[in-house]
Amino acid sequence: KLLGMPQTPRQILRASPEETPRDANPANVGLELFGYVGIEAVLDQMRIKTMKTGFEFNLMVVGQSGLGKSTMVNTLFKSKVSQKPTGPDYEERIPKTVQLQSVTHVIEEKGVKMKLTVTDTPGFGDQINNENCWDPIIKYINEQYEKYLREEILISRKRKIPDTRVHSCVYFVPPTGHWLRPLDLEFMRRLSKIVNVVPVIAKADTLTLEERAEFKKRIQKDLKAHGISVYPQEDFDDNSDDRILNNKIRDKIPFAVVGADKEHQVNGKRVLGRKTKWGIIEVENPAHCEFPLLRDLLIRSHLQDLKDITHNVHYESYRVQRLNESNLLVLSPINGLLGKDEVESNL
Ligand SMILES: Nc1nc2c(ncn2[C@@H]2O[C@H](COP(=O)(O)OP(=O)(O)O)[C@@H](O)[C@H]2O)c(=O)[nH]1
Ligand SMILES: [Mg+2]
Repeated sequence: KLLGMPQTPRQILRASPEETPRDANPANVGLELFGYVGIEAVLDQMRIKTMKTGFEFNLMVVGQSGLGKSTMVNTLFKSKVSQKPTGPDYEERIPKTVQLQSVTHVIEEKGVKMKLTVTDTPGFGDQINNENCWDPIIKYINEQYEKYLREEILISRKRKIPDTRVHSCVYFVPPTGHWLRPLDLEFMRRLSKIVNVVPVIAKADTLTLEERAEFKKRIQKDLKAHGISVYPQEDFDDNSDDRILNNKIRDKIPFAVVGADKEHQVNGKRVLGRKTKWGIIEVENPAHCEFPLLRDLLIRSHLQDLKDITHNVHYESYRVQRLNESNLLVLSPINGLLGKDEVESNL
């Protein structure tokens, strides 16, 4: 008896006998062997496979120092991962981020596991001269493509290549209420060519609702005027349904977010929020800020789309460029991707 045993995909696919249509339809030739199986069974197979293997998602936060990037990383995890209980005067000092740093948590929702990795980056803008402050970040993103390429190109490659590519890069815009600064424009222009950029208005609690809406419109205009294509990019809408949904999202981007890593008591419930003289700003309350929209876009509604665009567009153009770059590239089953000189010196 299989009772108590975990069901295998095949056992799930085998329908109970009373549901099985027993007619002489030639389309049902497999009936004897498999029971009733419709095309929809493919969906079950995909779902079961995903639930078993889980999936990975890699995020990065970028922006000037002090805009709340590290806090937002904590907010994201705290709003998703059950935490160890924390007292009312529980405090955790966030150290200043001095280097690129990745944190991974496994998040589970309704039996589906997700390995979420967030890469926190040191802020820039501390120097008088911010020239090339994007270099380390662009370098990191490209290094992850390079790593993937080197695995993919091997003659005997892994069945599942570890994926550290950045699927989405959240760019923090300072809440000035004016226009985008040249630095932010230049940074986003460069990033948007190699990664999915999701801009947010940082520390939105420092702006009124009217100021947020006004600033949002200005940023949208500014990005358009400078030809910067942030996520969800219009060029990649697959069909008219996509377009309708994504137009709604584009209208709301950049999300005005507030981050917090402390919990407060509100109406007998513990909520993540910031205490201000006007009361508690609850980060997970859609009436208070747009953090919930950001979270849902990234790790729920558009997760697979972000991964697909990373693979099919951003990684693909890296790959093409890299392989075109030179006929210097020679494949070696042992060494992966080598320059011709390196190969020759190895001979
Ligand atoms: N008002 C406000 N302050 C914030 C917010 N998020 C973070 N902070 C505060 O801003 C300071 C810098 O935050 P941090 O996360 O270290 O910024 P980072 O340098 O971008 O990583 C800390 O004192 C945070 O408590 C926010 O949404 N609103
Ligand atoms: Mg930081």
